[in-house]
Amino acid sequence: AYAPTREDRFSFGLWTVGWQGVDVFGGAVRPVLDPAEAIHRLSDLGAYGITFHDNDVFPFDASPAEKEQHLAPFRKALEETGVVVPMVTTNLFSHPVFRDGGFTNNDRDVRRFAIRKAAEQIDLAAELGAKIFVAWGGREGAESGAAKDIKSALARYKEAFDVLGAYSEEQGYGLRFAIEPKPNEPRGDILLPTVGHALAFINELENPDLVGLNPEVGHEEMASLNYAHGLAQALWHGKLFHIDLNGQTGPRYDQDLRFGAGNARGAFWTVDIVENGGYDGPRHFDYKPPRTEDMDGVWESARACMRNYLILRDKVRAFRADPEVQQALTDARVDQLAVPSLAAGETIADLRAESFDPDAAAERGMAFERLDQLALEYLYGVR
Ligand code: GLT
Ligand code: MN
Ligand code: MN
Ligand code: MN
Repeated sequence: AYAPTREDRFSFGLWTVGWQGVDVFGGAVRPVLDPAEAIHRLSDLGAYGITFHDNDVFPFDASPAEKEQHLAPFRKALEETGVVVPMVTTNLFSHPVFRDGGFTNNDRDVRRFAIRKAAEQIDLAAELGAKIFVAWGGREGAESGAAKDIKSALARYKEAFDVLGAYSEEQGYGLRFAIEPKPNEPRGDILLPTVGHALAFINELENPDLVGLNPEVGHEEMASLNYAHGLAQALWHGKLFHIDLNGQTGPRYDQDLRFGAGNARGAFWTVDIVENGGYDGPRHFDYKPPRTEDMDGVWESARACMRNYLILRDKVRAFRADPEVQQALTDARVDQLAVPSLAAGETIADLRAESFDPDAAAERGMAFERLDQLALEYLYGVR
């Protein structure tokens, strides 16, 4: 039980299982992971997809020929395993040239280089059949005040998406872009810090239809926000293009725990909205196997991401199918919320003409505790 299949559409970033454990306080604890081996191992574990940054596969300064040398075994592993590349992204944060970001760097020459670097990776994304191009702008931000003119930075951010979107369309790639919000780390304050900020930003773009969101569990929870609610709002706007699943324990540094660890209750509602809210993209894991682990621990944690998702999917299905839960939903009047407050043709005059007794209505309890307890009992494994 809980063994993933390709139909579950689980995908992993190459940088997740490939993370060597380098952090601000210490160096690598694990060897370099060969991308082709990562593909084979993840395929054997039941994943269907792999995602990557340009420089997860070839070095920053690779010549076109060197780039091909690194891509050849990667492509071969894809062919051998049938693993697909549903999403691709670009690294605009590691090289020192990006110390002040890429698309919003104060230096114009760096911005021009960043757009060019992204365009090259867009070409590769299309070539590999990816449908989504993720944009995590971790270095787009500031630590201080006057150094960053936020309005100009947003104008330049928009310009980058406009130019890259137009390029992708001209080439006929059919790619869609997914912005990944994060409130801070590595920058003190990152631009587009939450789902809500990114949704508002997208409305200002030349072609808003091309751009949506890639929300990450930990990033929303770092801002003390409810991830499942963020997904629901993105879905409501038609903007949930991709997801980064992982675990986080409250507002602290970005933990990137395996999915299902950290906020387990949040994970339950995350699976509920992903399964039942109309999202049909990959179930993508973006986590970091803790630095305590050797390579066996890495594969154990990758397996656990998928296993935890499937365990929670079972629990969510059982919860939704339970007649007692259905009664509790009715008692909580969840169905009423789907009914428009005014019927067709009604106006404020109709409301004025109505007699309503607020004191009587105020006596009604909402019966939410019973409903939530049923959910918790599924989560705790006693139902
Ligand atoms: C980086 C970041 C992730 C992003 C990746 C995509 S890179 O590891 O921490 O949240 O999704 O650029
Ligand atoms: Mn194999
Ligand atoms: Mn993260
Ligand atoms: Mn992420």
